[in-house]
Amino acid sequence: MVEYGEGLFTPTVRLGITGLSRAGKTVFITALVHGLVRSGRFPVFEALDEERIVRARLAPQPDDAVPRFDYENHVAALVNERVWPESTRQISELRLIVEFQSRSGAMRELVIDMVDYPGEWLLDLPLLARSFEAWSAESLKLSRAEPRSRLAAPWHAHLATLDGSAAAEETAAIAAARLFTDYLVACRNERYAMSLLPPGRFLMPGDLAGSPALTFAPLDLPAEGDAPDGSLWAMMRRRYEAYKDVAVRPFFRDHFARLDRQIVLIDALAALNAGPEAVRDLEDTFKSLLDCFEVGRRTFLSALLRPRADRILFAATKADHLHHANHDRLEAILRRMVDRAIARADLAGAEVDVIALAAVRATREAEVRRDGHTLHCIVGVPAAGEPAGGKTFDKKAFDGKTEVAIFPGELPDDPDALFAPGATPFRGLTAASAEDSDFRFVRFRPPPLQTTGDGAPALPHIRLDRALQFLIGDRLK
Ligand SMILES: Nc1nc2c(ncn2[C@@H]2O[C@H](COP(=O)(O)OP(=O)(O)OP(=O)(O)O)[C@@H](O)[C@H]2O)c(=O)[nH]1
Ligand SMILES: [Mg+2]
Repeated sequence: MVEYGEGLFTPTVRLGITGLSRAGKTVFITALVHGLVRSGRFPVFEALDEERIVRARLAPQPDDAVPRFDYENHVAALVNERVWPESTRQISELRLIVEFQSRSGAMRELVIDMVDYPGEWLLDLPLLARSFEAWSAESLKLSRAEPRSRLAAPWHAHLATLDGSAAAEETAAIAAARLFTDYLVACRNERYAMSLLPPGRFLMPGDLAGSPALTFAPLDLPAEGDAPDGSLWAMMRRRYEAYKDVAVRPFFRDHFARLDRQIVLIDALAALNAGPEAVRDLEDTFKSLLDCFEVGRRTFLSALLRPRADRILFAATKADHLHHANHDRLEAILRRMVDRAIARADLAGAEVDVIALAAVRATREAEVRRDGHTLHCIVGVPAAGEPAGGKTFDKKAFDGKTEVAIFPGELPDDPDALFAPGATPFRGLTAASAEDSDFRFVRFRPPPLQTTGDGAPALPHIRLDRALQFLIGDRLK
């Protein structure tokens, strides 16, 4: 006789790895799978620490129509070539099966499904609740504030020549979409590091490149009235709605709404690096995103997209760019950034935590004495071609081979110091001042595998195990 529930049903966790572009999603998935498959060093991950994980293996994914996450190539890049994976252009999926022994001694399996996607697409979630008119007004307002307005000048100049009520003209729509896209691309540049840049497929079109659903742009519209038949306004509005139907709704319905657990990766350091406008922009982006997560209340979005996740972890990524003495401060800054979101998620009974981590730790730490002071430095190999600049190095660019010690600056003790109106920019990590500062945000090469104790060589990390324990530890008891 088969006992009901035994062997008939394998528990599955759909793990959402959420984040804006360049936040570190692909690296996180690769490092997590690599660590599990090879029993990496995860002391805080109980099931592994207690030696109850028999093995973890990759398995065919559930959806035949979605490409497979290219795990093997990403690992080869990271470990053999020691380069970071490229920006993700398409959605992909990976299934991992963990065979483990429960605390009661029974053999069990846990299936973990993960989805990787271009981070830009996340920016589209708030569009679902916006009309074309509301989105136009909002985009224009944003684009008129600094530092965006400078970057928006060519698009604004073209916009001023457009009359929404005049007859629709394809060439005008094409030009507007192109100039608007150029503006979004310029805002994303790491010098400005703006985050709030929908529509996401303008930056990363996937298979929709060149289609009419991507050929629209905001218009400067009257507050009242409606679009005349056959007008540019009517055409732009129709395409905006088509974009939501074709690109946005299916993505969130098929992949986002079904998650059990979420890790939200946030590159707070890139924003800190670019200055207070970028920090506020990042905060606004998460406010606008998490407005759509109204798990407690029922909105019209909720039937379609209500994330069911019962655990949400907000993670500041790339913590290896700071000395560990600053990790708690980074965590505090992130907590401050997402506090509104945390309050909402708590309401819905989800368990929430905040963490600073590095899925792959590219640096180690060292104390350097200079002018009678001890500086907490990080040591790593800057990627080839990274500009060296500044006073410290006497060459123009790094060669990708030489190890250097860098003082990464100190984050402020009080996170509010970074958010208050008129707050002084955070100088420690300001890329713009590369010429007169000792530090600029250097991109390090991925590290070599590390061998410690009797384990297999593993990728070093910071708190990846703590993240794993929070996300799936309870399912492996
Ligand atoms: N030092 C360090 N750098 C990291 C880490 N994770 C990501 N990075 C850096 O951040 C870049 C982006 O990481 P990805 O994992 O490709 O980011 P993503 O979220 O998948 O980005 P998209 O695919 O563009 O949405 C990498 O190329 C690395 O330079 C980390 O743990 N440590
Ligand atoms: Mg990616």
